[in-house]
Amino acid sequence: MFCYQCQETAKNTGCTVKGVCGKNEVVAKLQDLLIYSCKGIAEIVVKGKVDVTAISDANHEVLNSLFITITNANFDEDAIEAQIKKMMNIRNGLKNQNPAVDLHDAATFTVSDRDGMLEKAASIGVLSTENEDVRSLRELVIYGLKGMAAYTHHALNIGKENDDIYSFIYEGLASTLNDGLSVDELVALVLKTGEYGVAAMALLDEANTSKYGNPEITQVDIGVRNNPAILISGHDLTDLEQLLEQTQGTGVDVYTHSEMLPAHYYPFFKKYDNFVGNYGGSWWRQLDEFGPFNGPILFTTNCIVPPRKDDIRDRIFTTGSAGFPGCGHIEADENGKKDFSAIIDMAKQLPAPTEIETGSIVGGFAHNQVFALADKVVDAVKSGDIKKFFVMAGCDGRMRSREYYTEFAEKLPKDTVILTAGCAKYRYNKLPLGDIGGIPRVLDAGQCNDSYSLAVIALKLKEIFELEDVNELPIAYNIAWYEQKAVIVLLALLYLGVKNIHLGPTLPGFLSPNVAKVLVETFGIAGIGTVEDDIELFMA
Ligand code: FSO
Ligand code: SF4
Repeated sequence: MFCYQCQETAKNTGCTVKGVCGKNEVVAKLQDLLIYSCKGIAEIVVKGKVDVTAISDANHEVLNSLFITITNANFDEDAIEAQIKKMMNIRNGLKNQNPAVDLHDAATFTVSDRDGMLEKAASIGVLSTENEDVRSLRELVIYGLKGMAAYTHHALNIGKENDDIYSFIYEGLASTLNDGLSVDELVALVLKTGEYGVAAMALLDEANTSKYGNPEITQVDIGVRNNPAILISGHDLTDLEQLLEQTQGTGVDVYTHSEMLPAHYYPFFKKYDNFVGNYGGSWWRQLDEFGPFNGPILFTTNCIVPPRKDDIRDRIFTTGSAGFPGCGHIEADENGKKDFSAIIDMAKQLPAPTEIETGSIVGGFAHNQVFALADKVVDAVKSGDIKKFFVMAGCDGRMRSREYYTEFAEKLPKDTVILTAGCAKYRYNKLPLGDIGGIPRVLDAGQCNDSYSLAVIALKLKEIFELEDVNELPIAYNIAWYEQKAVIVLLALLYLGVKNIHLGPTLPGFLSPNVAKVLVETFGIAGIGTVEDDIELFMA
């Protein structure tokens, strides 16, 4: 196997024996083949000039397939094998209806069983692109597409789609098969991926806010009550809605975990009085925190940490693109309805959660809420009460080096405000950082996709302050990344013209030295240093 798609990749060069994430060789190879089958479908769509509005099944399953391969989303060999077969059927159907000459092997290969799949996977993985710069750029596009697919999939679950995004996903996937593209053309494709990343995040923002209302300032309890409960993790709000509906009147409470925390900020979910609060910290702490939670846990997406102990494993369920062998998986029916009764029944048999902390977290500072506070914010900037904003969006992760972000938040001058989104916030969202004239010093916009809100806020401030360039604003970007959704967020920011983004705790292992050089020279991308040096640099 070879995988270097996430920040925790072995030695920052690639996982070759087993994933640091826990992904085994078989899963890694099957995921490679699943991506390859998506590329084959894309080739047929692009070369055959297929109308994407007429192939919704293919569109949706390409999203699902890309999502399945995101770090920590799906570890289930059987589920991935079944998805490969599904994609080959879709591919063959498309090919029969749209015969195109000169198709790539990805569009024509056949395999019939697991052994055949693994044999095929050995020759089509990441390393099959020999030139390291071409490989780096192709993978940068693929990882961006994975993140884009995840966000587009959540929007789809709410009933919102954008055919231009599907067309671009096919274009991007097919381009990674094209040996004729120059490095410059691939760099342009990377930026175009960022452009559609903005479109995907805007689509999801519109889907979420049209259905669930605009996030608003909310205090979220982090303690517990004395009822049996279900913990819901991941990013999918439609799953949360269905779970809340089905738990009404059952005596079972619902708590959010990790990236589901921002659900509390939406007005829609406030009507459920069994929607109690948030339990625990960010994703990588789950093996310690799921024990004392005592009840069942539902993963709607990543990030799953392979559960070691059988008692936890028995309580874990997955749905959507997520999966783990041996854990219950809840499928949607043809109308998208999911039956969570097995989880609710299990919860009723188990004790209430054990309290691991008390207090609350404040969030809900997505674009609409911040616009409502705009006068206050602008005044604070003009008066000098706020000297600088720090966008610290992105992800959290296991590495010790991420303690940098806690220390950075603690040591920032008191006249600065952190704008955050994604699970990166857990490094500092429980610190007593105070407020500036009533404006909290950590403004949480929401999930990683709500980084879109931070960009919208920046563009609005640019307009208010009548600036030419978004980089003239007193905003610095010190972003933590982990998986491929952070890649699309980064590419989206680059597309929007944001320069001098600092990215840590390490620069992506999938950037070849030459590609890294392009990012440094064109966009001023940099890594992180020591907290003191970085704060001095940013405040200068
Ligand atoms: Fe985090 Fe995991 Fe949201 Fe990611 S929980 S790391 S970028 O899945 O998607 O922020
Ligand atoms: Fe390694 Fe990350 Fe790939 Fe897992 S997702 S195999 S940790 S690079």
